Amino acid sequence: MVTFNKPSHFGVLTLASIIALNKANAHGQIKGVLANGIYNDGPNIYWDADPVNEQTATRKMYQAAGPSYVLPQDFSDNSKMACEGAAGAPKIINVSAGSDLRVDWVGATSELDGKPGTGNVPAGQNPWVHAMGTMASYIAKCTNDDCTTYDASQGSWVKLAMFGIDKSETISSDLRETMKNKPEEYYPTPGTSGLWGMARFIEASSSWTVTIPKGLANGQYIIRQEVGAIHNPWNAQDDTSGTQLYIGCIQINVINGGNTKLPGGTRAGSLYATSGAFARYNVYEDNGMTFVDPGPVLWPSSYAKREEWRMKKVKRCMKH
Ligand SMILES: *[C@@H]1O[C@H](CO)[C@@H](O)[C@H](O)[C@H]1NC(C)=O
Ligand SMILES: [Cu+2]
Repeated sequence: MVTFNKPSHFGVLTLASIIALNKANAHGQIKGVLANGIYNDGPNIYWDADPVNEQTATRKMYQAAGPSYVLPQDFSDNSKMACEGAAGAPKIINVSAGSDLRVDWVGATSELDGKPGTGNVPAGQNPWVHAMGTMASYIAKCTNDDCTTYDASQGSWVKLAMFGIDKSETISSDLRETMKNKPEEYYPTPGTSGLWGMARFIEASSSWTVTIPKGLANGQYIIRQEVGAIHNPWNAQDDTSGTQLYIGCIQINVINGGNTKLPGGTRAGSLYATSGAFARYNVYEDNGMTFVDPGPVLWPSSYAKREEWRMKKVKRCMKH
């Protein structure tokens, strides 16, 4: 999962091998989302004609054989940083203000399939494959109250939650052992505490929850769910190195809301500096010691505190 070279002879590959390559390229995607008791499947990013694509509220990220994540040199790109410029999805799902939106991801490869420490992922469904890095959720209002046609690169993004590293906790010994057999062993090293949001995410069955702020005004918004992987640190000689951002966009209709409007946000291409500490974080040198959550401030701040507290209790129900 460190690098992937697009084949130059795409034309002679069979369909099956193209799918396999694209899967290898994709590293993972949103499987589906749960809100207000209704499950909505994510798109099939490999096959446009799949009927699931007519019913999804999640935009199709990782277009065709394109790159599956955004690297530091593109952190300033408003389009790539907003779901790779993916076009609107056909559906919008209802979420009550103050309630949870659960986002389930699947890995594109099977390295962690059925491995200890990966939660209760159903058999045959791949867990997320990287365990070091951040989990973040942003929200933007869709203009004209229509997310299906909204150009997300124009979004003004407000940060609802970010989970970097929690020094009061550590990775489970099961997941640490599982990660030993991958190219990327888990840091902080044994004996040093520090639980990355991404490790928590894998332990919670590759599922992540964001709470829609109570009192938020009704209407259509996009939730931008970001997975920030740091296993391949930046180095000047390699333009495929650096923090990798996997970004999914989910179109929601907030119902049962109040009068609270979103504050002014940040354009996607201004969230993180292309040569900043996050883009160039080296976990193997720092061992998690000096990591600081990157990006804009959380909103609303009281909500952020509650969110932080809530995230300490890993929860997951495998209803679907
Ligand atoms: C979404 O919520 C609105 C307002 O409560 C309701 O009229 C509509 O039927 C809901 N849509 C779905 C698909 O549940
Ligand atoms: Cu990967």
